[in-house]
Amino acid sequence: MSASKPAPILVDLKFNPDTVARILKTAFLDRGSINIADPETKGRDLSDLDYALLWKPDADLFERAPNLKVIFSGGAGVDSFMNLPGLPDVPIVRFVDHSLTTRMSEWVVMQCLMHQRGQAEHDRLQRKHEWGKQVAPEASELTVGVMGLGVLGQDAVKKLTVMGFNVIGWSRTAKQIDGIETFDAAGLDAFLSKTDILVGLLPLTPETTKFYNAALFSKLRQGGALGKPVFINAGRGKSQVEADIVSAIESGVLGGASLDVFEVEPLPSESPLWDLPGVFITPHDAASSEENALFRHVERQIARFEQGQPLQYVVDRNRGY
Ligand code: NDP
Ligand code: OXD
Repeated sequence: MSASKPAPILVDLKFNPDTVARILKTAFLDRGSINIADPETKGRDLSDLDYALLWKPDADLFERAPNLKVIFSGGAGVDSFMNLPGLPDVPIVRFVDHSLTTRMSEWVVMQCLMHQRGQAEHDRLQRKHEWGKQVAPEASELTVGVMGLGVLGQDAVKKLTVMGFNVIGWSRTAKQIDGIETFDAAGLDAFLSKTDILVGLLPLTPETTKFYNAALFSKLRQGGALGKPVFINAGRGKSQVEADIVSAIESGVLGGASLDVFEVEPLPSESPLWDLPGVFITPHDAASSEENALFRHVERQIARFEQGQPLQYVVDRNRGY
């Protein structure tokens, strides 16, 4: 007697729909998939499905699929569905991937170097066809403070250190990382007072919502080798107060910023951030998930689950990340 085919995997990924549809054709071949973006799935009963792969899913997704056994996030963060009604009490698996981590560190190192080397001023002069030499401080004259020492923060710390920056790190619980000074939650003010370039790689949770605000910016070191501190964020936009970033730059509390994430995405065209001197904007693509790698990761985790091995990269529901 042949075993029955396992239930297809439910996919609701608000990525590029054509790319998702194309790459799904060669993924999950043993069980198939139900892509919520496919009009043919409209009205289908989803109560027989065991696994869902999600990024910004429909608000009624968990009500339509109430019997899931494991939820996979389409990214490293899980905030896009943690507050949806009916979220079942089952394991939630984040996407942890070497390529994603590497691309995030490239973005972080690039942004730190752009501020260190005065790239905004070079761009301004180039547009005016002006030849204006600058002498930048050396990386070792600057302290980069990385907030969040998880998968992404720890890799960024390593690569910033290779570039010669003096690096310090902050996380909820204490960490020991060779060659860098670390601070736990209680050491926040001491950490900020040493930081010239603040790098945000925190997940969005109730504790980190509106966390990067005027009070926090005012505690960063003034008068370091860049003169004024700089704020860089690739964690989540709802962790930052954009009105406070704008006023901190206008009043000289901050010398500049690099932002990949925003309170509202896409960043509205009327946001003052677009035109503020010293601000670099990227459209939440510091480390986008690559679909082939994502689908392989989900296949590996399902195989582990079905063989009775522990799932990897499981979210702690109490911490929210
Ligand atoms: P991890 O879960 O591996 O690490 C999270 C880190 O943040 C941990 O060090 C954790 O501390 C710390 N942290 C969480 N809450 C707090 C808090 N309240 N106070 C202090 N520290 C805290 O996550 P990743 O490194 O994999 O990813 C981080 C985030 O980056 C994602 O959640 C996502 O939002 C964002 N991201 C953005 C991308 C982009 O393209 N812009 C791409 C991928 C991810 P502790 O170690 O003590 O638990
Ligand atoms: C993620 C992201 O969380 O791309 O992976 O933001």
